[in-house]
Amino acid sequence: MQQALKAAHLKRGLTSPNPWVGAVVVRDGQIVGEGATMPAGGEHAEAQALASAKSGDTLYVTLEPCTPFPGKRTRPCVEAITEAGINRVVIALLDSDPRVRGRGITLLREAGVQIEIGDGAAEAQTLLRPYLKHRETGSPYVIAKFAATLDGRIATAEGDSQWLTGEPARERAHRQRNWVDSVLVGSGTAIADDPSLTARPNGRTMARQPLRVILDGRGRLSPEARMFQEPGRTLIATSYEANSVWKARLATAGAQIVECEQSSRGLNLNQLLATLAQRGVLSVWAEGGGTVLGSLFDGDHVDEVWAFLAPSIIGGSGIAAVGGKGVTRATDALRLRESTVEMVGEDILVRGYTGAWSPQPQ
Ligand code: AOF
Ligand code: ZN
Repeated sequence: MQQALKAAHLKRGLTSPNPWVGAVVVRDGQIVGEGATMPAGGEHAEAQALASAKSGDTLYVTLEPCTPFPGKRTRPCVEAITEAGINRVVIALLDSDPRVRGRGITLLREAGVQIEIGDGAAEAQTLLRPYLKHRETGSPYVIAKFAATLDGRIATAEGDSQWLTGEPARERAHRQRNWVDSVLVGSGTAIADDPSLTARPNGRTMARQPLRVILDGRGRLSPEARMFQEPGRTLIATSYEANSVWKARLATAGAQIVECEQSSRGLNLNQLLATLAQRGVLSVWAEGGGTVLGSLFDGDHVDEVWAFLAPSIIGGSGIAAVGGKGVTRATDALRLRESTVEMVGEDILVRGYTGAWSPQPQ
């Protein structure tokens, strides 16, 4: 199972909207085949593993094998497994997809296959959090990332923010773009920094790029923004009321326009996140600024936090990493669960889950 989990990890985020799954075939106690899910619409992990092994008796797989359902793009794995003569399947996790959940196990049992569930469940669940949330709730998994000083500021009162954290922290954050389905920023950040929002580990631009999502309710982003010259697609979330000439100009620059309801508190994020999920976006890496993160926290949309803290102080009226309404009582402050701390160069990385969503018990 550990080897199957490793194979799955290498495909993390690259198979959306499908889950990244790993599988290993064993014969007489020896590993004779291995596979992982191919990019969306492609072969599943079990099919790959079975094809790479001539025969086997046991299959280890990180997710419940799939069953037939309408609109399915690949051959159901339960068929491939029974046809290959496998008589024992060890499964880490039940599938959260309502079209499959539980049926994979039932069909295999009916075919006389011995089933064991739960080996590697905790690891598989952590690895698949974006997929599990997407299938359980119809909303993508949201990771809030910010780089702030010890006093929680992302910029001075004048808006100067370069460079609070060091190169190793920036590189570490950047690497996340290699596996997430989308990178989200507000129009303020997009205008101030004119970012490319691409995944380019070690300066190499990846073939697969996350979808850029810009929250721009008032229609402020220029069609000349740098991101429109970069590889990858850009989605502008704006209001129904925003200027239609501006919308047309951005569409000409290559942007997809998604219109959402807007109130005094900003764009309707429930609506936007549901739209992203329908388009197969499993994960959102939200990079700020403070207004966007504030709205995401206020709406209980954030599932995981990555806070890079520079050992420095801005003070004064420096801009807060998380704006929005916030809470009034200190006891209501959001406390991260299972939080971890590590040094990244000279900066401190604090990570944890918010508990806004937790995986279904198995
Ligand atoms: C598996 N192994 O490696 C993956 C599974 O449209 P399809 O045919 O690709 O089916 C998609 C569904 O199959 C997906 O929603 C999920 O339930 C399951 N994904 N299942 O047995 C795999 N990626
Ligand atoms: Zn399958």
